[in-house]
Amino acid sequence: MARNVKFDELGPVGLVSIDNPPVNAISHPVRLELIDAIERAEKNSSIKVLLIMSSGERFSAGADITEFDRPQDEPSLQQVQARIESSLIPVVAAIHGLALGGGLELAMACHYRLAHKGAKLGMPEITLGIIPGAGGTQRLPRLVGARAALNMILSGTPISAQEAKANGLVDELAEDNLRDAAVSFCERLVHEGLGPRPTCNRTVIDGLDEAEIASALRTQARALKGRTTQNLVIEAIQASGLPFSQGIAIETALAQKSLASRESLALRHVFFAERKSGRLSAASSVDAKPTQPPAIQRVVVIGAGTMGSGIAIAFADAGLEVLVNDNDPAALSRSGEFIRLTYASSVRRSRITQSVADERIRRIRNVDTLAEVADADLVIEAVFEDPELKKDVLSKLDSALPAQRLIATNTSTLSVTELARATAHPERILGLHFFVPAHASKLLEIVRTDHTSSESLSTAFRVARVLKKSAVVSRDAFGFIGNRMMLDGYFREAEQLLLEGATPSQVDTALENFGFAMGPQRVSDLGGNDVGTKARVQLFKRESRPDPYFAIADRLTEMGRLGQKTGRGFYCYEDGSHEAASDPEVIELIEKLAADRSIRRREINDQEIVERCILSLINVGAMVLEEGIAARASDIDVVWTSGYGFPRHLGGPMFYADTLGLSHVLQRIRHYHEKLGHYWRPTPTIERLASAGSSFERWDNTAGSQ
Ligand code: 3H9
Repeated sequence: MARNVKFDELGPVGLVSIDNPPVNAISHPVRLELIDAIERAEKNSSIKVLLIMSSGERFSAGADITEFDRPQDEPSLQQVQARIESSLIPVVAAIHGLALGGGLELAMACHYRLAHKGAKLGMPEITLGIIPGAGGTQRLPRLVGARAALNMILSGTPISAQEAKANGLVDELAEDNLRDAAVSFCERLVHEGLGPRPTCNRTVIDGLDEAEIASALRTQARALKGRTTQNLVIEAIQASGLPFSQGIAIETALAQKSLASRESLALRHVFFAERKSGRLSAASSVDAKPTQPPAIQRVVVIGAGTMGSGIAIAFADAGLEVLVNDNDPAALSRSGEFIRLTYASSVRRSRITQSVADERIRRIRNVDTLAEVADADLVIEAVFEDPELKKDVLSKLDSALPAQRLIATNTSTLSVTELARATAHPERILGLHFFVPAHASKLLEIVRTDHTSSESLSTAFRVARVLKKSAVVSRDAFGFIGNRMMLDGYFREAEQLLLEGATPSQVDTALENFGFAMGPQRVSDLGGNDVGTKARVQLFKRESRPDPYFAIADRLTEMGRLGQKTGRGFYCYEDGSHEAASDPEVIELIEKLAADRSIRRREINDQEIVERCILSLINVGAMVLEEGIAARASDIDVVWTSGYGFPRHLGGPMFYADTLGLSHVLQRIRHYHEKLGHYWRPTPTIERLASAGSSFERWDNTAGSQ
């Protein structure tokens, strides 16, 4: 009894429907049943044409990624495609929603393709560190040309049905009902006697020259920094000029190579980590049974500063109604201006049209009193980082809103537990830690206290999904997950290296070459050294412990060298430029601060810079796990890859530690512990895992954190 593929006879049309929720991945049972359906149709003389469609929201998200760790069980997707291409009757694919990767490759092996006008078609394999391995690099160039195929595969971004029609990827668009349109298309084929039209028999009309390759690589330079998969893609597409069987053989070999690469393992790890982080772990002490969170349509943001305005934009972008409240009319007017300018810039960059911008601006409106927030589905408090002010706002919100509504604070430094004490319903209070700019950054830390209920967490997960952000739950603790690791590990070590003899540009360049989007000192200058100083003062107050590590950044703040906004910080920025130029005054300052601390400066090489910054990040990451602040090592990887610029193709700090091997990690941490002192003490979790020959991945799998 077929479970994933259904077969129906509609007169001369044999309708094959893939039904493999949630995303119609072409997994092994689907492949088996597709072959069955084709054979069944061929044996039935009244069936003259085969139509492949899918149920659910999308045609198919591609091959089943969970099968990538083992050899594909037969029939492989390639075998299914060969069976389709050699079918005696024409096979038509009708695409709705999304056709991605192996899903689109399946459609490309069909003889004809239709798409609903709202469909999107793409080859996202490169985002997983692999090349299309089911004929995508050979059939796509045959349908759209080698140049267009290269751009589509290197970008990984889906194209619209209209673009697909224009470039020859699909034959027809369906304006309304796809099934009706597809069935009449099939009947037309029968009527006109049009038979099979295998894509593999076509020839590629263009080739790739060096200039085109260079231009395509330049367009994707940012996304592909430090990556290697693109080289395999180019090699495979170049092979599409060969006879199909030779091209396919080359593609298969290159696809195997890409699948086995570290880059792919890391990117697949992040893919699944991001999906897992948006769920409660079984190890969470809250009741983790799934609850159906209420729909969110109307959001209130209290506080119209930069963060509040960015949050308002994020919700308006997601199609929600946003009310902004601030008791300072000047702040509201600045916020309105900020929102208008942000949308104007999106229009200028052709990201959205003017009418879309106008519609989003209309979704955001100001309200004068807290009384008006009573029917909001969610309220986010984003006023100044002043505990008394925040408590006052939360307590008023608590009285104004029905008890089951979620109230979130956007604090980045204060104790959420402490703030929640100001309310009568601490179970509906949690932190939603947005990152600047709130409307663009991908990460959302959800900060739970011991009192936060599972319903509140479910709603917060829903919020993250609505905003299309990666959600990670952090326990309420110093710096949550990301800033804790940044301050106690990564940035701390970067400053220490400056005192010991490195220059800001040496530290930044070494870490940028490692793969970080931007080095730590450039990040500080961009965000504002004063912002960092203020946040640390607030944070370290929370811990009642001194902050011994940021002497340079704090001194720069005192000197008014606040970063890019004042033209001077760790670097000099001439005439409003973003170009960071080294400044001898900063080197002198660092030398003086080092002398005050009796630190003898020396030459430090890039390898030591990277090793110390990354190992300290890993060591503190392990502490964050040990202390239960993060539930999974993979959650930490999501925080760092989506919010702090850690190279995604290295999988995040904890995955990277596993690839280095924890006994090596431990040995190097011990080395620095001996050399540099107590603050390098290895975290017991690393000692334990290393001595057991284990890994963070295994820790995740055995700690019951699924
Ligand atoms: C490929 O096709 C290779 C071929 O060239 C060669 C083959 C030989 N497989 O993201 P969501 C799961 S490579 C297995 O939360 P959304 C996902 O893990 C593939 N599972 O939903 C999650 O599971 P869980 C190329 C998959 O609505 C659940 O589905 N394709 C796959 O936010 C829901 O996912 C891609 O790279 C899969 N292919 O987004 C597309 N896809 O509930 C990858 C998803 O247990 N997928 N799952 O956590 C996506 O981009 C998004 O999932 C999609 C839906 C946009 C489709």
